[in-house]
Amino acid sequence: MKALILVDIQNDFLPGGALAVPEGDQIIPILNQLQKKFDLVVATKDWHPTNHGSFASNHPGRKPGEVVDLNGLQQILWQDHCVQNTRGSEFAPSLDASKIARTFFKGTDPKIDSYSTFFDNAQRKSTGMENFLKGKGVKEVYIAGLATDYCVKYSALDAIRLGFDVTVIIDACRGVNLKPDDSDKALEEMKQAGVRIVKVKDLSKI
Ligand code: VGL
Ligand code: ZN
Repeated sequence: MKALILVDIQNDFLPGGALAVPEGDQIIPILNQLQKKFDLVVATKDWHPTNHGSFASNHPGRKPGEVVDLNGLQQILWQDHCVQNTRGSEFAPSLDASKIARTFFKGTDPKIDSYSTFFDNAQRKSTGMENFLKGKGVKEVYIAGLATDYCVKYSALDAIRLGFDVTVIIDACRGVNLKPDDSDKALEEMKQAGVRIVKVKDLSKI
């Protein structure tokens, strides 16, 4: 059994949003088509309280892009984004959400960030996605969404650790690229860990 994981397709990560991922909107029609190939589709929402420790606004004198220590973990500071129950944290209106069997929420604890769809950044608390997928007999996960160099990367690496067969559909993802080669480096890291990197056209057979 295979599942498609749609990572953080939320207004704030699209052009015009609070933490816009360049070209983030361009993957949405691709994702709408892609979902037709899968019997099981799950999604995540980055879902922060206003006092979240990843927001530069909660660290007086700090700016987005700076790195701080957040309860013992290195944390990049971001603009306020994906605040719970705001328009910015809603799925993009153009995303077909009708096939999403379950949405998992991450980044809810103000004291720790959560890039992966499976765990917080210290890998202590689960989002519930692992049990949900394993309970459905899923062995293969296909990952697409935002952003290649953060949430997609950490989700793929965790999925490998959890024993899934993992494929990232690269043209159905876009990166933040704080440094221009961040996404390329992320892809390399994922490959090293055993993640298969494919393009949508390679999936005609599945
Ligand atoms: C993400 C930065 C901060 C992501 C989430 O979805 O990749 N990036 N929060
Ligand atoms: Zn976030």
